[in-house]
Amino acid sequence: MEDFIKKIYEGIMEGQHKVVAVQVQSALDAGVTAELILNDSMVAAMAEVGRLFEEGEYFVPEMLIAARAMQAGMAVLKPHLVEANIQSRGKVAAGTVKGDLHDIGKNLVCMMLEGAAFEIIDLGSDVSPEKFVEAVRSSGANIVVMSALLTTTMPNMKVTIEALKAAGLRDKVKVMVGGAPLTDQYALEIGADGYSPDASRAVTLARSLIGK
Ligand code: B1M
Repeated sequence: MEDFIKKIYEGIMEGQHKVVAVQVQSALDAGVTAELILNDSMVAAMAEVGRLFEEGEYFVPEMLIAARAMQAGMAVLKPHLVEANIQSRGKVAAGTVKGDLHDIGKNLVCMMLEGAAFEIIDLGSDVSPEKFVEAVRSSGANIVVMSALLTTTMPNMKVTIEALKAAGLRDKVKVMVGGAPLTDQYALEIGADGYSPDASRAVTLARSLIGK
């Protein structure tokens, strides 16, 4: 088992997306759980990529190819994180806020929510407040999920909440926020309904917010 975890970890660090996809499949075939693969090798590797970037050993191109390798592994993992044939628990409009291109954490949150039978409208990254508003209006979503990885884009969460208010939609949705620079306190300050530090706790939060 440790061998698979190590190979996936190294594959992400070196940006080898094909190796990562193959190793994730092999690990699953060998009975390693999807959660272990995700947390012990994939998420751990991305944290190390971030550390190396901070220390000036990795640059944006290395971060990009590591991210591509992570996405390749996530594509193989996804069906294993998603339960089948469960009645929808609620409709979620999710996106990374305006100005922010980091979508791996948001994708993970979407996957886990989908796995817990929420219907997902994935708006992608760099999502403007207007686009969130339009998605809620047209889809009837009852939950909005916003992700931000940059301290400079976090304020766009508040701008989006204000836009929902101005459109008369704030009372119709629960707003959940997350992303590495966020805190419970920040979520409270901007008027969100809840904050979750990771993807699995986003599921618990979504369930509690809509009372299911
Ligand atoms: Co950038 N980047 N990046 N980056 N990047 C960070 C975030 C950074 C911390 C790196 C560092 O300096 N150590 C730093 C931000 C500093 C800051 O603001 N405090 C940074 C920077 C500076 C930048 C650029 C400005 C670099 C530049 O151009 N000079 C630039 C900005 C571009 C932009 O967005 N406008 C940039 C670009 C990029 C890439 C495009 C190269 C790439 C992103 C590719 C992609 O996402 N498709 C990238 C990457 C890969 C990273 C790091 C290395 C990894 C992020 C990641 O995917 N982590 C990151 C360093 C780090 O985080 N340690 C870094 C794995 C992912 C699973 O974790 O996203 O935290 P995370 O999600 C977690 C939780 O946060 C939570 O659940 C997830 C897992 O359980 N969560 C939620 C996330 N969203 C949630 C929403 C919820 C709930 C939970 O809703 C309810």
